[in-house]
Amino acid sequence: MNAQKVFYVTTPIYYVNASPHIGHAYTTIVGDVMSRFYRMSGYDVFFMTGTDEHGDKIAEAARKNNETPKSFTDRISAQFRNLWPQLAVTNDYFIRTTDENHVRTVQYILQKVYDSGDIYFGEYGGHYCVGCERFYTETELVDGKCPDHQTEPEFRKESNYFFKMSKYQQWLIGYIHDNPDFIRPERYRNEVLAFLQQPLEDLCISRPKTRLTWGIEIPWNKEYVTYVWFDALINYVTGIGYPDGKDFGKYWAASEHLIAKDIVKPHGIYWPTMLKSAGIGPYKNLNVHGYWNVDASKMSKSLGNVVRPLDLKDKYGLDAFRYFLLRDMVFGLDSSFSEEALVQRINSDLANDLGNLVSRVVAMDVKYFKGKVPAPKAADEADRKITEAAAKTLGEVEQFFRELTFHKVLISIWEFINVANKYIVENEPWTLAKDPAKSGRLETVIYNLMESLRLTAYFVYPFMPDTARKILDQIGLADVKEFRFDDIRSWGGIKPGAAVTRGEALFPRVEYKKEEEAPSKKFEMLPEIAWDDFGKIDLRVAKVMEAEAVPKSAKLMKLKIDCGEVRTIVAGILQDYKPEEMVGRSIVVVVNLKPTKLMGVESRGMLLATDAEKGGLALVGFDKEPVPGGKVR
Ligand code: ME8
Repeated sequence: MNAQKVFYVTTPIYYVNASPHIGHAYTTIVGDVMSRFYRMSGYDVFFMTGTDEHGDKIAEAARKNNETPKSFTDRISAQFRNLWPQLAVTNDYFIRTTDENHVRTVQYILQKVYDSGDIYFGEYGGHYCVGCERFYTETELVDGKCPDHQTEPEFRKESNYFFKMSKYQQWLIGYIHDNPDFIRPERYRNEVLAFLQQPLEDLCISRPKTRLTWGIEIPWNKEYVTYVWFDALINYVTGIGYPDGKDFGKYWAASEHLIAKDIVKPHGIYWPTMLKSAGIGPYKNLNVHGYWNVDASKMSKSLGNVVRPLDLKDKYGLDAFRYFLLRDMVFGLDSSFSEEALVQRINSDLANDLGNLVSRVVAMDVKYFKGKVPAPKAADEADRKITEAAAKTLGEVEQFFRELTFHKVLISIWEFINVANKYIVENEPWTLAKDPAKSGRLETVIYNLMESLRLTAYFVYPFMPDTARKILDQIGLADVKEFRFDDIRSWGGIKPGAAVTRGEALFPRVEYKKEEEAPSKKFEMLPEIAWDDFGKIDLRVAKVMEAEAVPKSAKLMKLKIDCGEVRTIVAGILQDYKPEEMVGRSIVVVVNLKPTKLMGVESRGMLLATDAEKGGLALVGFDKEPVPGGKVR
């Protein structure tokens, strides 16, 4: 095998304090899609995922469940491990930080870094957030609270071991400048560089056992365990056998880490400096994606909007779910999940475009050629459209995969599918079939369409492996063992005479049913708040200047308002109000809510509404004309 054709991809190792959700599924399915693509391209691929099992957070979750950390982590880790095959994820290895070989590697690296003089003992006091497993500086806190968890961190003071991260700051800045792709997309590279403009503090890498025993022991001082991030990041080299395993030498230089934006700092700063200190070369790329939000809110247990991948698989089918995840998120940006959008994709892209193409072509072959692939005659000008489109898509698929723009890969594949659908319309096989001269055009047209189905199966394989197989089964290629790009580089791989059989519809259309709203509950009050707390909510009169529906959304309306200043808000009122009814209306808006993005549109505020007596929404309004920007008290 060519020495350069090696690909190593990792996902974060997930904390076992929660069950897997759509966010975990996304990263891991991206890893799978990439692995399948690189295998198709002839690479030797190693794909790893796993679970992160040490630390305060896990020990606390186990305690809450009345379980020992060991039995708790065994149980939840198994949920992750068992989930992946059900999502057609083909990881080569599943690592747990409680694995013996991992413990050994962490201790080996700790000792190595200690021996080189990069770890020292010192005292530290700071604001510690258990949720994040890290100390926060004053400036990082928002109103004294952890910005992620909205909880006040504990103040902790203790003697600990520190890693001299600061020593590598200049090296890291230089390395990122010299290797522009090291952290990508660019926005996250910039985020890391911006962070590195401040002096880097050394990293506290231990916890006294008096406080935490659930961790890997510091090899030279049994009174301490190591900090969970120092332990966790090392998984990426343990999994391929560092220091002595031969796979380490083979794969490390080709390592691609996949993560979401939440853990850029440990991966973009701690990890490269740890590697540098341990004398290990840097990973190849850090690939950072955005967050899945749900119906435009952050997913959280307390909001009760956590989306479970198996529920969606059961309801809509695995390939549709995988397709949707990769099609609807632009890698690097946030995306909003809604079942409605998923259903829309199924009906239009999958049932209409792809499913129809396959069923029409197969049906025509069965009808006109009794289920055998016909032998083509000479190609004419009309045929060039489809062969050229295939070559273009193949080139784009390969390019966009390398650029991590998976949505563009799919757009390009769908362009090809649409060219094939158009080719049917333009060549009218049903008319050719009636041609008494039987010029041979029908054979050529059907042959080209069958070949297009073969290519389509290969194109969609990384995303929808089961669908790819189902297509090949219908066109007499059930015995293809492996999907390889080399088998679709030239037109004409499908052989005349192959047996074509009709299968079930690949993607039956689905209907989106809105969940019934719960009947109104009895009066239940939220906990009392102080007057001061109420004063923190800035409510203003706003006059609607312009209003329009947010594209592709059934619910959202974009409003340009004057609330003392002109700004844009997005509100879920489209089913109850028409945009033109809104213009000129005075409404009440919370103007100091943190801005959020809804279907790609930034909303800087939220309007107030309630349930209308006859169903739907009623806007909060005024009985006299108020002044825009006026405070609502
Ligand atoms: O951070 N949208 O584990 P974790 C997209 N153990 N992806 C999401 C997501 C969302 N809403 N929520 C989570 C940890 N993810 C550490 C990692 S690695 C050495 C240690 C995905 O269970 C995404 O990949 O909190 C994110 O980076 C990861 O889950 C965080 O998983």
